Amino acid sequence: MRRVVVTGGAGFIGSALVRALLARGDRVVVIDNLMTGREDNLAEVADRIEWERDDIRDYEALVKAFRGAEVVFHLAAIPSVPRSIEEPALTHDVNVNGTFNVFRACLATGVRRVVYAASSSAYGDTEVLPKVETMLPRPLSPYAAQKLMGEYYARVFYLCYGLEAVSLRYFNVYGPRQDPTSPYSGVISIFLRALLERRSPTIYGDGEQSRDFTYVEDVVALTLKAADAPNVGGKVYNAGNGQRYTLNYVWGLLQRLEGVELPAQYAPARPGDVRHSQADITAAVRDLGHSPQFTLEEGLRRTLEWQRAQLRRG
Ligand code: UD2
Repeated sequence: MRRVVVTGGAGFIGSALVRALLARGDRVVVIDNLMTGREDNLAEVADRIEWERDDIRDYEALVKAFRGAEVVFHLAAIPSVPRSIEEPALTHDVNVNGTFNVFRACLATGVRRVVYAASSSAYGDTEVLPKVETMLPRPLSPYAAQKLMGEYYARVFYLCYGLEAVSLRYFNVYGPRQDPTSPYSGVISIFLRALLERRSPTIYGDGEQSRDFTYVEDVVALTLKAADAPNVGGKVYNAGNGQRYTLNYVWGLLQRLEGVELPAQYAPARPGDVRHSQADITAAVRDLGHSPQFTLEEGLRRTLEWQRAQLRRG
């Protein structure tokens, strides 16, 4: 049985990854300080995991937890562009220093591979779509710069120390367990909650900005593949669906799915916001065997049903 570690394993994406790892028979250690993760996300599997309530800013704790692990999936972070603008020092400490600690601890304990959850925000407003890994990154927010720094460290740890660190640039991941109650949450979770409560959502800007919304199970499947693919040390891959949809389109589709009419309210665009985002997934398909399965409509239906069930439970 192989021992793997998931930092941020109580988070929305991390907990989905933990369930997938357990399903294939791995022994899973979860590291999460519950700053943005939730214990509830792991309730179903709590008795099958090893749980360390550690903070990735604590290097010694990481070294202890990583001993004997073959792979580390590093998903712990404080996400959110607006939060990083409001709290640059805290988010830097976690996203940059914490990530540095994770790589350092991998090296100290002989971990074979680390898969790092990078972000599509690294691209910023590059003019060409879809966005290809060879483009020069142009971060627009502290969050984007912080996640990009993690990629650079992943590369450097591979080049200088031989740690097989691979970065996956996650593109606007959505799905069940994404927390709809925080102002920093992903837009789809916020839209779905508004829809079910029959409220109009707020769209920042004109709503014509677009995103490559990627269903969580597709990202999890790719993350698993990245742990085993050969010759990917130091490399960066887009982890997206390959499509893009505007916020106006998504809100329109959701209203149709529920058969309601709730015109959105518009507010000024957020600082640091990227205009358009869409992944070129050629490299991930070629090197990692990426094969997204979920259309936006299917992913939205599943997430909507999960949120509906959550609301019923109260
Ligand atoms: C960025 C990254 C994404 C991931 C995420 C983590 C890009 C393109 N994507 O997502 O890959 O790393 O950060 O946080 O950089 N919005 C509304 N109303 C709301 C909430 C959001 O209109 O109530 C807008 C927001 O201004 C933006 C879009 O929805 O234009 C998506 O926002 P988000 O916070 O869901 O994700 P984003 O794109 O910042």
